[in-house]
Amino acid sequence: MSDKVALITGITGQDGAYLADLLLARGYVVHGIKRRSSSINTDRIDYLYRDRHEMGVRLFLHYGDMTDGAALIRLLNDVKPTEIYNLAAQSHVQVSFETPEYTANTDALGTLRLLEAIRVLKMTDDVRFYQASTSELFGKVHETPQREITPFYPRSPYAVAKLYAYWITVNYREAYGMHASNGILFNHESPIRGETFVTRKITRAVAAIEAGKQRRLYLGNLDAKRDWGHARDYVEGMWLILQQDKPDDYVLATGQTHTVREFVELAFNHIGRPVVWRGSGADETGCCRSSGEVLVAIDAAYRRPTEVDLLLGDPAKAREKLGWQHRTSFQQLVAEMVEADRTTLRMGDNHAHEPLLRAAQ
Ligand code: NDP
Ligand code: GDR
Repeated sequence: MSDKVALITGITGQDGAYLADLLLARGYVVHGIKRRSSSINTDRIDYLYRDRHEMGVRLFLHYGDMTDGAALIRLLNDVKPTEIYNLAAQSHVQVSFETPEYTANTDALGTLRLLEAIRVLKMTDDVRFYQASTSELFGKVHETPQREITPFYPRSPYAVAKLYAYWITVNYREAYGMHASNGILFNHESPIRGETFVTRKITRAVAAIEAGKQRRLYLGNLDAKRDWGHARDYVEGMWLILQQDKPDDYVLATGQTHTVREFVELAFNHIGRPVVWRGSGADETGCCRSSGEVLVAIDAAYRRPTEVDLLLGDPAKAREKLGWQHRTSFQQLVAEMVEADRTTLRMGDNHAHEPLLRAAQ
């Protein structure tokens, strides 16, 4: 067995699946924490998973939860990882306004529990720790592009919880000499992005509208700007961060920003149904295709009490120190996501995720 043993919290999520794929390909033994749910929720990694009774298995899943500190201690003691990637989170910004306490418990205290488990087990010198920090920390814009030294100004319960997680990671690094690092990642998407994030919501709707299965797409703020990259590129950056001799904090971004509106336009263009916008700014009522049928409309329910208007990252440090840069363009990302949702509609939800993860590599 390999001496490189990774533990991924949040392995059933988008990034967890891409990261597990990458680490297995690089010879790691990979352990992942999954939550108990009323129905199976491992579909993103099922193709990687083999029965543990078979020979040569290198992926192991364990039940656990970031809100259960004792279980985390027990698991770390059993698994003895050399690298921990803390990806588990209630990761939806809008949902965090509805569930602020749970979000803080999972995203902020969950990170503390994991770091404490490392300390209690006296593993601080033996393990490298990656914290999934976020561009949401920058929130209200102080400067653009945003870099590692840009002041934080979180704008949601999610971002405030992630602020705690960021600083507790820095604190454990400084207090206990741990190899603990933050990746401050800007938005990254893929065909296996959660269905309620705006990019996937758009690409699924475009495919469904094309197939005549959905009439209209309802969205919130079309003017928000995001620095969107591909998850496959970003998990490579996570891995590189933990391969450095010294722990540190890095921004991973593309250095380009686009509005939600532009994402919508590109996605509809991809299926040959260009959108024509009606109205402007806050009075926007929707857009229509040339026949006049409204395909996109605004629903105020999708607006947030406090919004992050503009995210644009400066990945210079990651480029210089890690040799990392994004590979997938915005146009390629949108095309890949629309194509994948078209395929899913044709084949049903049950086709394996492997082709989605591996597409366009
Ligand atoms: P997802 O929402 O796709 O995945 C989140 C993962 O966390 C899932 O595996 C989920 O399990 C798990 N999880 C949620 N709550 C708990 C809990 N209480 N205990 C244990 N596991 C839990 O997120 P992404 O893959 O997109 O993101 C990964 C991480 O990176 C997150 O921390 C996110 O906040 C952060 N991030 C993401 C960015 C992005 O653009 N994608 C950008 C910057 C940071 P289940 O499948 O059971 O729900
Ligand atoms: P974000 O992603 O909040 O940036 O957090 P999301 O895709 O949810 O929103 C991006 C922007 O689109 C606007 N928007 C809508 N968003 C959603 N979800 N649904 C809509 O209908 C809609 N209409 C407009 C939003 O207001 C926002 O401005 C993601 C998550 O992955 C976090 O975990 C991560 O930390 C950050 O990216 C970086």
